Amino acid sequence: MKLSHQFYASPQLSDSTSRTLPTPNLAFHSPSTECGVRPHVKSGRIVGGKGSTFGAFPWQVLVRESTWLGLFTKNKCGGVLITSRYVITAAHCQPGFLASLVAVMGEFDISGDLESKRSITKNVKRVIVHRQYDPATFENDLALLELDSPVSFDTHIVPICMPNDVADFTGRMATVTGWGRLKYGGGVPSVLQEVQVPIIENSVCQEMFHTAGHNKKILTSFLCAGYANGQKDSCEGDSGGPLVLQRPDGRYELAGTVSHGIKCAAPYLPGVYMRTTFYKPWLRSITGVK
Ligand code: 4AZ
Repeated sequence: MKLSHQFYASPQLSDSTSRTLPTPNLAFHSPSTECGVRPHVKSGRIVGGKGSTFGAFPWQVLVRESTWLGLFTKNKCGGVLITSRYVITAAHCQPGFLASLVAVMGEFDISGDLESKRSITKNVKRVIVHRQYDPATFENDLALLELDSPVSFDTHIVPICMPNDVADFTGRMATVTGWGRLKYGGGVPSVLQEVQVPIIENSVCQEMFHTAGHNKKILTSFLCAGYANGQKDSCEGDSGGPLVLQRPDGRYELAGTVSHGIKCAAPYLPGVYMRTTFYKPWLRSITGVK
């Protein structure tokens, strides 16, 4: 996650971003199946480009890689909880030789157990990498992690909502979260970071990459988000994590998952995400998520 304290004038977006909807008044009856709600956020306030607060992104998952039967574990990627059994991550986050993945739900500060509620760690029983994943182009950079047992939802552990099949978020502000690097080649934070980025039309994104001197092809399955002057972006370690927007009813839905980019927050090189609407049939065929 690249953060900046700089202010960006984006007239066509500033109005919609300065407004927030109230968190829906859904009393949190213990194990709930309600998606996209934030019981820990009292009013749906906007806090861009900074450390988040405990429980503010309850669908965020920390994907860790374990080797030598758990003797060595490292933080590898982000992920998104979509059902009690499944987490979306990036295909390029699949475990290395003789390694396995672990999913941590309800995490906030990775430096220690300082939180008011504990995180839940589950072993990943199965990694389902998209069959058409192409590591050369990052096409279909998606994987589903099947947890070895279902996670119990709680106020700090809530699945994200799926967008409508035909949803188009172009021009809207979205929030990306993760424990990835604070700048390209830089260090990592201890608390979950959040940053707001506008969703860019694919043709505009294609043009931006050309302007920056890159021949990269922006596929229809990709979604770009960021600024022409860079400064705010996802970065290494955020991969697989969520890019979300608030619905009119106050709940949050998934627009994309962090995939790749060239450097981080560099001018004319917005972050590239896997477009959730494009992958809904695939996600549903495996997990049953609507
Ligand atoms: C990465 O290396 C990565 N700026 C993820 C996202 C972005 C760049 C790199 C987007 O995982």
